[in-house]
Amino acid sequence: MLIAITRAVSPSINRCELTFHAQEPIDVAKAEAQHAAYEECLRQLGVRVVSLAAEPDLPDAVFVEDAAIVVDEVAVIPVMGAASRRPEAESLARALSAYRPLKFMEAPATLDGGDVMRIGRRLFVGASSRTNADGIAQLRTLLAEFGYEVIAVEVKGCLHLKSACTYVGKNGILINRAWVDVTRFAGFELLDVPASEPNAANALLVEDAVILPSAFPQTRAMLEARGFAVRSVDVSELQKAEGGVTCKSVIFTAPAIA
Ligand code: CIR
Repeated sequence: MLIAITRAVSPSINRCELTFHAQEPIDVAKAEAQHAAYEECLRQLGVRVVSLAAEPDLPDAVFVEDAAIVVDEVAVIPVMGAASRRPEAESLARALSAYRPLKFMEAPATLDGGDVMRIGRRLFVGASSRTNADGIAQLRTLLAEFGYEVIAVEVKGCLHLKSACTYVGKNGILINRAWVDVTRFAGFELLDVPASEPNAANALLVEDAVILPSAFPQTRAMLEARGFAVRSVDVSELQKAEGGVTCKSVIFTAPAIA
Protein backbone atom coordinates (compact mmCIF):
# COMPACT_ATOMS: atom_id res chain seq x y z
CA MET A 1 0.00 0.00 0.00
CA LEU A 2 1.15 3.53 -0.77
CA ILE A 3 1.14 6.36 1.75
CA ALA A 4 1.30 10.01 0.69
CA ILE A 5 2.26 12.70 3.15
CA THR A 6 0.88 16.07 2.10
CA ARG A 7 0.53 19.41 3.84
CA ALA A 8 -2.22 22.02 3.60
CA VAL A 9 -1.47 25.19 1.63
CA SER A 10 0.07 27.96 3.73
CA PRO A 11 -1.98 31.17 3.91
CA SER A 12 1.33 33.00 3.29
CA ILE A 13 2.01 31.19 -0.02
CA ASN A 14 2.16 34.53 -1.83
CA ARG A 15 5.56 35.05 -0.16
CA CYS A 16 6.95 31.84 -1.70
CA GLU A 17 10.43 31.45 -3.16
CA LEU A 18 10.61 32.08 -6.92
CA THR A 19 13.65 31.34 -9.07
CA PHE A 20 12.64 31.01 -12.73
CA HIS A 21 9.04 32.26 -12.54
CA ALA A 22 7.86 35.88 -12.37
CA GLN A 23 5.63 36.74 -9.42
CA GLU A 24 1.87 36.45 -10.00
CA PRO A 25 -0.86 36.77 -7.38
CA ILE A 26 -1.93 33.38 -5.99
CA ASP A 27 -5.58 32.88 -5.02
CA VAL A 28 -5.19 31.05 -1.69
CA ALA A 29 -8.74 29.68 -1.57
CA LYS A 30 -8.37 28.33 -5.12
CA ALA A 31 -4.98 26.85 -4.27
CA GLU A 32 -6.56 25.08 -1.27
CA ALA A 33 -9.37 23.68 -3.43
CA GLN A 34 -6.88 22.48 -6.05
CA HIS A 35 -4.75 20.88 -3.38
CA ALA A 36 -7.81 19.07 -1.97
CA ALA A 37 -8.62 17.78 -5.46
CA TYR A 38 -5.03 16.58 -5.85
CA GLU A 39 -5.31 14.69 -2.55
CA GLU A 40 -8.61 13.21 -3.72
CA CYS A 41 -6.98 12.06 -6.95
CA LEU A 42 -4.36 10.22 -4.87
CA ARG A 43 -7.10 8.60 -2.77
CA GLN A 44 -8.92 7.44 -5.90
CA LEU A 45 -5.73 5.70 -6.93
CA GLY A 46 -5.72 3.79 -3.63
CA VAL A 47 -3.18 5.92 -1.79
CA ARG A 48 -3.63 6.62 1.93
CA VAL A 49 -3.20 10.38 2.32
CA VAL A 50 -1.77 11.71 5.59
CA SER A 51 -2.31 15.47 5.50
CA LEU A 52 -0.27 17.66 7.84
CA ALA A 53 -1.52 20.99 9.17
CA ALA A 54 -0.54 24.13 7.29
CA GLU A 55 2.52 26.06 8.44
CA PRO A 56 1.23 29.65 8.41
CA ASP A 57 4.71 31.21 8.58
CA LEU A 58 6.33 28.93 5.99
CA PRO A 59 5.03 29.98 2.54
CA ASP A 60 6.40 26.97 0.62
CA ALA A 61 5.54 24.26 3.15
CA VAL A 62 2.91 22.65 0.87
CA PHE A 63 5.82 21.45 -1.30
CA VAL A 64 6.72 18.59 1.05
CA GLU A 65 8.66 16.67 -1.60
CA ASP A 66 11.67 18.93 -1.16
CA ALA A 67 12.08 18.25 2.57
CA ALA A 68 12.60 14.47 2.49
CA ILE A 69 13.89 11.61 0.35
CA VAL A 70 12.13 8.40 1.30
CA VAL A 71 13.37 5.02 0.10
CA ASP A 72 12.25 1.58 1.22
CA GLU A 73 14.61 1.37 4.19
CA VAL A 74 15.01 4.93 5.45
CA ALA A 75 14.02 8.59 5.11
CA VAL A 76 16.75 11.17 4.53
CA ILE A 77 16.12 14.73 5.71
CA PRO A 78 18.22 17.09 3.60
CA VAL A 79 19.36 20.66 4.19
CA MET A 80 17.13 22.38 1.66
CA GLY A 81 18.75 24.79 -0.78
CA ALA A 82 16.56 27.77 0.16
CA ALA A 83 17.30 28.88 3.74
CA SER A 84 13.72 30.17 4.15
CA ARG A 85 12.44 26.62 3.69
CA ARG A 86 14.65 24.79 6.19
CA PRO A 87 12.22 25.07 9.14
CA GLU A 88 9.73 22.98 7.11
CA ALA A 89 11.79 19.87 7.80
CA GLU A 90 11.05 19.53 11.51
CA SER A 91 7.34 18.68 11.35
CA LEU A 92 7.78 16.56 8.22
CA ALA A 93 10.56 14.56 9.86
CA ARG A 94 8.33 14.02 12.89
CA ALA A 95 5.56 12.66 10.65
CA LEU A 96 7.95 10.44 8.69
CA SER A 97 9.47 8.96 11.85
CA ALA A 98 6.29 6.88 12.20
CA TYR A 99 7.16 5.08 8.96
CA ARG A 100 10.94 5.04 8.51
CA PRO A 101 14.17 5.45 10.49
CA LEU A 102 15.54 8.94 9.79
CA LYS A 103 18.95 10.05 8.56
CA PHE A 104 19.97 13.70 8.43
CA MET A 105 22.20 15.52 5.99
CA GLU A 106 24.49 18.29 7.31
CA ALA A 107 25.87 21.59 6.03
CA PRO A 108 27.62 22.45 3.77
CA ALA A 109 25.43 19.99 1.87
CA THR A 110 22.26 21.34 0.30
CA LEU A 111 19.71 19.23 -1.52
CA ASP A 112 16.01 19.50 -2.44
CA GLY A 113 13.89 16.38 -2.86
CA GLY A 114 12.65 17.84 -6.15
CA ASP A 115 16.12 17.08 -7.49
CA VAL A 116 15.84 13.35 -6.76
CA MET A 117 14.34 11.07 -9.42
CA ARG A 118 14.22 7.47 -8.23
CA ILE A 119 14.03 4.63 -10.72
CA GLY A 120 14.33 1.32 -8.88
CA ARG A 121 17.63 1.26 -6.97
CA ARG A 122 18.98 4.22 -8.95
CA LEU A 123 18.62 7.80 -7.73
CA PHE A 124 19.30 10.45 -10.36
CA VAL A 125 20.09 13.69 -8.52
CA GLY A 126 20.04 17.11 -10.15
CA ALA A 127 23.00 19.40 -9.64
CA SER A 128 20.86 22.54 -9.56
CA SER A 129 20.71 25.93 -7.89
CA ARG A 130 19.29 24.11 -4.82
CA THR A 131 21.43 20.96 -4.70
CA ASN A 132 25.21 21.12 -4.43
CA ALA A 133 27.99 18.57 -4.85
CA ASP A 134 28.19 17.99 -1.08
CA GLY A 135 24.47 17.25 -1.01
CA ILE A 136 24.81 14.66 -3.75
CA ALA A 137 27.87 13.11 -2.05
CA GLN A 138 26.15 12.90 1.35
CA LEU A 139 23.05 11.30 -0.14
CA ARG A 140 25.30 8.74 -1.85
CA THR A 141 27.06 7.97 1.44
CA LEU A 142 23.85 7.73 3.47
CA LEU A 143 22.20 5.33 1.02
CA ALA A 144 25.21 3.23 0.00
CA GLU A 145 24.58 0.57 2.68
CA PHE A 146 21.16 -0.11 1.16
CA GLY A 147 22.51 -0.63 -2.34
CA TYR A 148 21.27 2.57 -3.98
CA GLU A 149 23.29 4.12 -6.77
CA VAL A 150 23.33 7.93 -6.77
CA ILE A 151 23.95 9.49 -10.18
CA ALA A 152 24.53 13.25 -10.53
CA VAL A 153 22.80 14.98 -13.45
CA GLU A 154 23.45 18.54 -14.62
CA VAL A 155 20.32 20.74 -14.60
CA LYS A 156 20.12 24.20 -16.21
CA GLY A 157 17.26 26.64 -16.83
CA CYS A 158 14.71 25.19 -14.40
CA LEU A 159 14.31 24.79 -10.64
CA HIS A 160 14.81 21.07 -10.07
CA LEU A 161 15.72 17.89 -11.93
CA LYS A 162 12.08 16.86 -11.75
CA SER A 163 11.06 20.14 -13.41
CA ALA A 164 13.02 18.80 -16.38
CA CYS A 165 12.17 15.11 -16.28
CA THR A 166 10.18 12.49 -14.39
CA TYR A 167 9.89 8.73 -14.66
CA VAL A 168 6.44 7.74 -15.96
CA GLY A 169 6.81 3.96 -15.97
CA LYS A 170 7.28 1.42 -18.79
CA ASN A 171 10.95 2.51 -18.98
CA GLY A 172 9.87 6.00 -20.09
CA ILE A 173 11.17 9.37 -18.92
CA LEU A 174 9.02 12.41 -19.73
CA ILE A 175 11.56 15.10 -20.48
CA ASN A 176 12.39 18.62 -21.59
CA ARG A 177 15.88 18.06 -23.04
CA ALA A 178 16.69 21.77 -23.00
CA TRP A 179 17.07 21.67 -19.21
CA VAL A 180 18.92 18.45 -18.45
CA ASP A 181 21.95 16.41 -19.48
CA VAL A 182 20.33 13.42 -21.21
CA THR A 183 23.54 11.41 -21.48
CA ARG A 184 22.80 9.98 -18.01
CA PHE A 185 19.59 8.34 -19.25
CA ALA A 186 20.98 5.79 -21.71
CA GLY A 187 18.69 2.75 -21.90
CA PHE A 188 15.49 4.66 -21.12
CA GLU A 189 12.90 5.79 -23.65
CA LEU A 190 12.87 9.59 -23.63
CA LEU A 191 9.40 11.03 -24.13
CA ASP A 192 9.83 14.65 -25.21
CA VAL A 193 7.29 17.19 -24.02
CA PRO A 194 5.83 19.23 -26.90
CA ALA A 195 7.72 22.49 -27.51
CA SER A 196 4.52 24.39 -26.68
CA GLU A 197 4.48 22.89 -23.14
CA PRO A 198 8.05 23.20 -21.79
CA ASN A 199 6.93 22.90 -18.15
CA ALA A 200 5.06 19.63 -18.68
CA ALA A 201 7.83 17.20 -17.76
CA ASN A 202 6.83 17.14 -14.08
CA ALA A 203 4.40 14.22 -13.86
CA LEU A 204 3.65 11.97 -10.90
CA LEU A 205 3.54 8.21 -11.40
CA VAL A 206 1.18 6.48 -8.93
CA GLU A 207 0.77 2.75 -9.52
CA ASP A 208 -0.01 2.69 -13.28
CA ALA A 209 -1.42 6.21 -13.51
CA VAL A 210 0.44 9.33 -14.60
CA ILE A 211 -0.85 12.48 -12.87
CA LEU A 212 -0.29 15.56 -15.00
CA PRO A 213 -1.38 19.21 -14.67
CA SER A 214 -4.45 19.96 -16.79
CA ALA A 215 -2.50 22.88 -18.29
CA PHE A 216 -0.69 20.39 -20.55
CA PRO A 217 -3.24 18.79 -22.93
CA GLN A 218 -0.75 18.14 -25.72
CA THR A 219 1.53 16.25 -23.37
CA ARG A 220 -1.47 14.26 -22.16
CA ALA A 221 -2.36 13.37 -25.76
CA MET A 222 1.23 12.33 -26.49
CA LEU A 223 1.33 10.07 -23.42
CA GLU A 224 -2.10 8.56 -24.12
CA ALA A 225 -1.12 7.81 -27.72
CA ARG A 226 1.73 5.77 -26.25
CA GLY A 227 -0.55 3.83 -23.94
CA PHE A 228 -0.10 5.71 -20.66
CA ALA A 229 -3.12 6.18 -18.37
CA VAL A 230 -3.16 9.90 -17.58
CA ARG A 231 -5.12 11.73 -14.85
CA SER A 232 -5.30 15.52 -15.13
CA VAL A 233 -5.40 17.79 -12.09
CA ASP A 234 -5.70 21.56 -12.13
CA VAL A 235 -2.77 22.96 -10.13
CA SER A 236 -2.66 26.43 -11.72
CA GLU A 237 -2.25 28.30 -8.43
CA LEU A 238 0.57 26.07 -7.19
CA GLN A 239 2.28 26.37 -10.58
CA LYS A 240 2.49 30.13 -9.92
CA ALA A 241 4.60 29.20 -6.87
CA GLU A 242 6.88 27.20 -9.18
CA GLY A 243 5.42 23.90 -8.00
CA GLY A 244 4.21 20.93 -9.99
CA VAL A 245 2.52 17.63 -9.19
CA THR A 246 5.42 15.71 -7.66
CA CYS A 247 6.25 18.41 -5.13
CA LYS A 248 2.94 18.32 -3.25
CA SER A 249 3.42 14.85 -1.72
CA VAL A 250 6.00 12.43 -0.39
CA ILE A 251 4.89 8.97 -1.51
CA PHE A 252 6.25 5.67 -0.25
CA THR A 253 5.22 2.12 0.47
CA ALA A 254 3.74 1.22 3.84
CA PRO A 255 6.07 0.95 6.83
CA ALA A 256 9.37 -0.81 6.71
CA ILE A 257 9.66 -0.70 10.51
CA ALA A 258 7.75 -3.08 12.75
C1 CIR B 1 10.50 26.86 -4.11
O1 CIR B 1 11.02 27.68 -4.85
O2 CIR B 1 11.15 26.18 -3.32
C2 CIR B 1 9.00 26.70 -4.16
N1 CIR B 1 8.38 27.95 -4.47
C3 CIR B 1 8.59 25.66 -5.19
C4 CIR B 1 9.09 24.28 -4.87
C5 CIR B 1 8.62 23.27 -5.84
N2 CIR B 1 9.15 22.00 -5.51
C6 CIR B 1 9.25 20.99 -6.34
O3 CIR B 1 8.90 21.11 -7.50
N3 CIR B 1 9.77 19.87 -5.88
